[in-house]
Amino acid sequence: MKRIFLMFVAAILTVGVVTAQLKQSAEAAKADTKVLKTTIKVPTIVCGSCVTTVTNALKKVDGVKTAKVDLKKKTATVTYASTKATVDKLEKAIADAGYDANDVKRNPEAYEKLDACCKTDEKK
Ligand SMILES: [Cu+2]
Repeated sequence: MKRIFLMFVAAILTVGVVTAQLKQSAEAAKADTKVLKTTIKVPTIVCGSCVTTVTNALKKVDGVKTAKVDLKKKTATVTYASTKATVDKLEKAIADAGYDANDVKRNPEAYEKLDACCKTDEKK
């Protein structure tokens, strides 16, 4: 009987220690998450519709907090969680929406699907 009691106590202690460790590592992961900010060049945007398309594409990326596209400056300023998103992912999201992003060229298929007013090639 005493033995069962001791095993019971040991089990409770083990659960307690494991829980504390899990809590610690969760807090450590949280502390490592930083909100980063980056500005990406989007030289091929030409109108409000482009701004909406790029903004929505960025907001769909996991970890993105805010996305603000400036039509005049032709930039997209993004804040994102360092543990989830990367600049590469953000650039790719913009390229997949049909627009150049920094040195990443747009996805040609996505570009073809854009509204006529957003296609920069014809306006050169
Ligand atoms: Cu447009």
